[in-house]
Amino acid sequence: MSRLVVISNRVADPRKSAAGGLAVALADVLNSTGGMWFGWSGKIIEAADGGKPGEGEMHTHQAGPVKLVTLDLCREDYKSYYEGYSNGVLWPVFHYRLDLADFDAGYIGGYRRVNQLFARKLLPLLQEDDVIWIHDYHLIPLAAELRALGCTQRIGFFLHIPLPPPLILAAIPGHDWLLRALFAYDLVGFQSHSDLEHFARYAQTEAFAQNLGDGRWRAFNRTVHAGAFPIGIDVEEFQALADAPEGREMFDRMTREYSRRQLLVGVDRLDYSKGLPHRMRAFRELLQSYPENRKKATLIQIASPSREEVDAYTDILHELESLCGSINGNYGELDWMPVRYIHRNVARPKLPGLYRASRVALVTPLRDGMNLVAKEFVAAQDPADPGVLVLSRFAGAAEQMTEALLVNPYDIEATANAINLALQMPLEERRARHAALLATIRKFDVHWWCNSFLDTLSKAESQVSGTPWLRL
Ligand code: GDG
Repeated sequence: MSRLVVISNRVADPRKSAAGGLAVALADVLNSTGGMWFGWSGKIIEAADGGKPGEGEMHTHQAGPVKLVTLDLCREDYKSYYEGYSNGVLWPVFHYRLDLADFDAGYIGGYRRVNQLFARKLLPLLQEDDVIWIHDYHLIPLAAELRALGCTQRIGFFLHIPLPPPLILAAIPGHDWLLRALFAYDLVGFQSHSDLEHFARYAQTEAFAQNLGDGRWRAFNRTVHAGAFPIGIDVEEFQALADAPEGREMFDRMTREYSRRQLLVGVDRLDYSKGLPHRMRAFRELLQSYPENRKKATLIQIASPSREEVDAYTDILHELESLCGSINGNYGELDWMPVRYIHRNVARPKLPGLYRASRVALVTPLRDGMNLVAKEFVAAQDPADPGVLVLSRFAGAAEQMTEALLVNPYDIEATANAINLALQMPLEERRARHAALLATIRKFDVHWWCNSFLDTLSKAESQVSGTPWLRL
């Protein structure tokens, strides 16, 4: 089996279970192939300390059989590549928020410079039959930069966030450059069929790509395979976490503390894509229109800090704080607070117990690539007395999790009605919906995701041709 080389913005030690997400997903295949994981170290070097654009010291650690290689970035590169282009342009546009994108600031140069730096540093570490898997929007042009340096190995790309329709993408100055970069890959993977369809339409209308059938597209003298690979969670691992002492202790504590109430839970990074103010308004509407829930329903909202240096994130923080304050002020009683809002990171082992103690989960993003919280909530439930998932139809997860109560988070009244339905749902219906959802997330778990992507990549036809990839 070929060695797997993973490249993502950040690198995690797959031996540490707290790493979660991608690390859990990739641990098996990285371990069994003695793989390598390459990315930014998280360290920023100031100019006064010798940090120079396009340069960065490399560090190597051995994590069991897996080699972790990380690069430092100088302040200027961090600002333009990470804060600027990745999170100030690509993140908002790919989440349909053109209004929040900052196109004019000239960040693209830094984005490209860091992708070139990654390519230059990575190339000498590669072996001939490596399989390379690049992750997410920070690194879209990386394969093109590697190809320009002569890299011929198979390279796959997975986009963790949504891909918007062509006309939204076309608003990005130089979007054709990004699109062309996707054709340097052998396989590009998306979270959902609707993202895949946007890619297909974009490739046809903007790149005049030829549809070769079986998910293959030809343009720029290359063939790229494109597919939907909805990411999952490690259901067994999450359930084991629920049964571990910390998970049980959390469950017991929450059920004791809220024995006279019905708990609702939300767990999100504090990001404008997650629809937190809309969710709060829907909860306020629930208390207003269905007063029987007053003194009874309590919403615990964990909003873990994220990208606080970007302005749009400070705005959302203030909006959320003010909404929570006004709901508690207007509806709270001496012995009941409607909203418990926590702006801190909660330790991962505690999450399953919290999910399990909750009657309803509110997963209502305005747009989301997938949303793993929806899957974690289902995995953590007691099948004999499960809670109900209220899920935004704009989360990638909604394509698979059709037995959730699907809502349009922009429609505050309809969302409040759905939350009320969820709180009242009879046991039998809760069980039936939960059983169907659990079967889906078990079938399409993270191992399925990883294996099906790598399997498709290994079958993608070889592109080693006489035509060298021209620098973008
Ligand atoms: C991107 C895409 C896609 C959250 N707060 C805490 C905490 N979390 C954990 C959750 C979950 C993860 O973070 C969040 O995953 P999501 O999928 O909800 O969202 P993003 O971070 O935006 O991830 C998304 C994902 O990539 C994977 O492809 O699904 O659409 O946007 O695991 O549990 N974990 C801990 N404390 C917290 O306070 N420990």
